[in-house]
Amino acid sequence: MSMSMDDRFDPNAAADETAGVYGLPFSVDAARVVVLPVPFAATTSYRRGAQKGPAAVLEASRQVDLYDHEWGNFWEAGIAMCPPSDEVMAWEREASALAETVIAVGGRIGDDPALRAALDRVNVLSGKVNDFVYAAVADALAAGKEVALVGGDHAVPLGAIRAHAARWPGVGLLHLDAHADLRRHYEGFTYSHASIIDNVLEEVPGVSRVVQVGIRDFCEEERARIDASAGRVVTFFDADLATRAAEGVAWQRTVDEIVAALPAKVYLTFDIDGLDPTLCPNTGTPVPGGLSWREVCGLLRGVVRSGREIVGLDLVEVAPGADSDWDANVGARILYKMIGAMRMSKKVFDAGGERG
Ligand SMILES: [Mn+2]
Repeated sequence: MSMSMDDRFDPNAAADETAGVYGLPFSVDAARVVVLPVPFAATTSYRRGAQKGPAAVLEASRQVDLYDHEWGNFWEAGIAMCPPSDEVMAWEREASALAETVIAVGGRIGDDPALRAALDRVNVLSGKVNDFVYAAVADALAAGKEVALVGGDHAVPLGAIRAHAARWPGVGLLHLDAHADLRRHYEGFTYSHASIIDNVLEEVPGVSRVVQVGIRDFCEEERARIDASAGRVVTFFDADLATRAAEGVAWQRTVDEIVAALPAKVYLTFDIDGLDPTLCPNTGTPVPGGLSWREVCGLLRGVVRSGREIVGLDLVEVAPGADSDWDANVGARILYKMIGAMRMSKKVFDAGGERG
């Protein structure tokens, strides 16, 4: 157990509302795992709310039991959430107001100078978010930490993916999502939530492969992009996963095939809408079908079992309901399992472990 931990901390007790993420007493400096909140969701095209994800996940996290049935007390290495950046929150306010006018016309801005200016400014602000995230993640990695980013929409992890790919060239993305996210500059936004994987393919050569799981909402152009990627994008479509399950193929066998497509180092990017929407009813662009809780846990277990190393991760598109904390509850729990898988995959359980 970390020397920096509060001697009075009782992992079996209820967390108080001033405690840190998961009710833990670690400072960011003392924690091995840094949770980076990025409350930015300017390009959300259908239903807003993901900018509230980090605060909602933080609050819900205090209800999560620390002891994990599969992975024990992995939290002892230290998990702490950074305070949200005032700059990012200011960029979110400015960009989302401007983006709204562009989204209202579906990105068809024509030769309207006000809309052109709005679009240009959103693209500038999105670039600032990318630079901010890249710098924050690169600093944390250089300090020997592991990073779990919480969005925000699916535009925000680009800087995190870039930082991980710079440190581990050849890294693979495990991409859980309802959407392929391969749209080229969706609605004119260079860094749209619907374009994250397209931007990774174009801008991050250090990512050797993207393995997509749960995909069930995509346009023909995106399908063609996958087919033309020469294996850089490998997609396990939700409909095909459903067929296999209906034919009696065990999920564990499917997991082994998914995992086999990944290189040795893995970055996990999880859009919560990859789950069955009963688990994330308020997310920005929900789609029927999707992964069950047990399937996701089995997939994480399969990555760990394979000996692959999860080097970093993000969870995006968690949007709290107006009068329900269900989405945030699920989000906090899946984030905890993802962090557990990352810790477990590194086989380092103690704060004084071999990389410390
Ligand atoms: Mn997505």
